[in-house]
Amino acid sequence: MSKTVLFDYFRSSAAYRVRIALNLKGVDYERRPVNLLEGGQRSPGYRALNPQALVPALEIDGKVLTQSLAIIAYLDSTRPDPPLLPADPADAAHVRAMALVVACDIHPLNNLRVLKYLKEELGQEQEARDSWYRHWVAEGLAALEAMAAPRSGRFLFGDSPTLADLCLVPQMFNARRFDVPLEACPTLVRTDGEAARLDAFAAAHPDRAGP
Ligand SMILES: N[C@@H](CCC(=O)N[C@@H](CS)C(=O)NCC(=O)O)C(=O)O
Repeated sequence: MSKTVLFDYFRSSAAYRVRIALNLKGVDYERRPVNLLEGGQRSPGYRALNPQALVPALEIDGKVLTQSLAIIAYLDSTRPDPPLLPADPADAAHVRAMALVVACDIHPLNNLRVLKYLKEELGQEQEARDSWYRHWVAEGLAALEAMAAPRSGRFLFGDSPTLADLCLVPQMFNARRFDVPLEACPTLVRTDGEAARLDAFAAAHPDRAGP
């Protein structure tokens, strides 16, 4: 069987989602760091794997996959245990909606290339960039809190981790890095804490994964 290789950056939240998924699914993988601060994602070699010049990319089963949510969906289809979505279609839609709040509506606004563009092309100072970052994260997390609170269990939905938790945990890590206040999000803080106690999440943490 071919080796599974994750093209990764320790602080990338999209790659962090995939590290958690690989750990939960018990997939043995090798990490190949791509240094985003040094522009490794834009090298011709990496672009050949992912023309978007973003991490993660995953070599698995003789294929190269990109986009964290597509990678996680592939892992969930090919390695269904433990499932990352509830069986009921309406519940699955709710879990996907929570994941997409993070992956489509919060994260892309705060990506490295966006912050770099604000700095280098639009001349925005650090304070304005931090304020931009905190604004979009706080607004998105407040919406996620309202969605999650009525139906959460130990995790964002129910008592086992789902795709939504895989997206939440890296976003919370980033929110804390940038001092986003989290008092208004007790459900997110609580479920993030629960996830941190699981080995699959703990081993994927940037401090453990390392640069
Ligand atoms: N939607 C993509 C987002 C990937 C993404 O934005 N990756 C970031 C790190 S979290 C990246 O590679 N940034 C490099 C850059 O902005 O130049 C996914 O979920 O895989």
